[in-house]
Amino acid sequence: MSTETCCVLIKILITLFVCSIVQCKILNPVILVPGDGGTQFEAKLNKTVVPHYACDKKTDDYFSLWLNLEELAPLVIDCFTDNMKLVYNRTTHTTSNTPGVDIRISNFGGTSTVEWLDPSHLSPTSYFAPIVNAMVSWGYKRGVSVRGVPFDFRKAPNEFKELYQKMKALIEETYRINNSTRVILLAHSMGNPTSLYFYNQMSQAWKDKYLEAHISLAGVWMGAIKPLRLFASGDNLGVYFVKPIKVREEQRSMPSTAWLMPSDKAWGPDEILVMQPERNYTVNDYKQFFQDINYMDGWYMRQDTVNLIRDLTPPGIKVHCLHGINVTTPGVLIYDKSSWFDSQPKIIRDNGDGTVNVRSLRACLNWQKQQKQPIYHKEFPGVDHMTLLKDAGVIQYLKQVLVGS
Ligand SMILES: *[C@@H]1O[C@H](CO)[C@@H](O)[C@H](O)[C@H]1NC(C)=O
Ligand SMILES: *[C@@H]1O[C@H](CO)[C@@H](O)[C@H](O)[C@H]1NC(C)=O
Ligand SMILES: *[C@@H]1O[C@H](CO)[C@@H](O)[C@H](O)[C@H]1NC(C)=O
Ligand SMILES: *[C@@H]1O[C@H](CO)[C@@H](O)[C@H](O)[C@H]1NC(C)=O
Ligand SMILES: *[C@@H]1O[C@H](CO)[C@@H](O)[C@H](O)[C@H]1NC(C)=O
Ligand SMILES: CC(=O)N[C@H]1CO[C@H](CO)[C@@H](O)[C@@H]1O
Repeated sequence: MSTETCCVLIKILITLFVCSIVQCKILNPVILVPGDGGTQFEAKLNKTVVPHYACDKKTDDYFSLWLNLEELAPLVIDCFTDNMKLVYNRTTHTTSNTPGVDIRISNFGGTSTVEWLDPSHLSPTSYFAPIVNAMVSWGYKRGVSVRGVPFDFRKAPNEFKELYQKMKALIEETYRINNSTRVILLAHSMGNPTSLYFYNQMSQAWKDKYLEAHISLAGVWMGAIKPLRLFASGDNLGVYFVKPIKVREEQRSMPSTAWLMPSDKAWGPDEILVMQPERNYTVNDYKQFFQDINYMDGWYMRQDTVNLIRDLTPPGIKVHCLHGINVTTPGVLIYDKSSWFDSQPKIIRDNGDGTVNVRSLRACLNWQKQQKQPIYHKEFPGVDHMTLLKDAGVIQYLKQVLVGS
């Protein structure tokens, strides 16, 4: 027997002995993967053109761009939109910031930029904070055994090559600094399909070695109706003083919006998604839709992203799939004005979590027959897309999975 095998055996024996006396469970380290809008951005400006006089052209240092409620006030919101939007290049199929805008995303591996959306910690902007606070009370340490993957949520996996390299390295490092303990990824919303694409690229041997499980909160596995509204008329995402049309240019410019449109694997060719006086649109009419709203970049971005996880290839690891249900969610968007995409739609209700339609949230169940690793599923009635992140029932579930009580 080699000395290494011997050491491992001794370690196991000691662990068995100790654990038979005191209740002990190895805590798997956790890495948080946020969703669309779930990462803080800072910007520094050196621009030659700005939308109007109230906008800064130049700043000496980085300032908080997302999320900073002050940036959304009337007038300055035009500056915000111009700083936040992406510019699509039809030749390279890639996006870049508005010229003269430098965007910085800090603390990769830490949790500060994913716990709160607004660095001033205004209470409505907590993100992973309630979950991380609970985990710390169970023995987790920020930056060591609970870590974060802040990322540029405006983009989609076709532009995440570097992000995925960093994620792989972070997982391996986290495994190592926790004495070779397998890692659990805990993702919200768009963080879930973003993780799925990553799992689909990794070998089974790598996943078996480094990953214990994936916990999905409100996974948008097959798209949602809501992104269609972002493209057509903009959406203030619940910030009442924001005019949707003012943020539309920014929302349209994000490849992630195109990626998260309803999938033709979940919506049939006869289902109307958007109605306007002249035309109805189904999943097969996206090109026409982009022509009619006068935003063809959206069509190219859709082409770039439609196949990334369209087949929903199983992740090949254990999954806990949690989401809200029985919350009114946009099912069909009805525009009744002739200037339709400049107005706000009425909606026909669907079931879901307020943001994502139930058929997309439940798509994780497809894997129950497609992989040998278990898929656990739990629905939280009446809990919406964002409230899920601080719901007592969800935190109780996490405690059960992570520390076993
Ligand atoms: C700002 O941009 C101009 C070009 O538009 C460039 O000449 C200048 O060096 C830049 N300044 C800084 C501080 O980057
Ligand atoms: C798009 O990218 C190509 C190749 O890098 C470049 O030549 C072209 O100028 C870019 N187009 C725009 C509009 O920036
Ligand atoms: C990790 O394991 C080593 C030896 O196996 C031990 O000395 C060390 O205390 C462990 N670290 C922690 C944080 O438990
Ligand atoms: C859109 O669909 C609705 C419901 O089926 C139908 O009543 C309406 O006439 C259609 N509108 C157009 C422009 O085809
Ligand atoms: C959702 O609401 C429907 C109809 O009210 C009800 O039958 C169903 O049990 C509810 N689902 C959950 C998970 O509570
Ligand atoms: C959450 C946590 O601390 N997990 C593990 C990190 O590494 C140590 C050292 O082996 C484990 O004992 C912890 O359970």
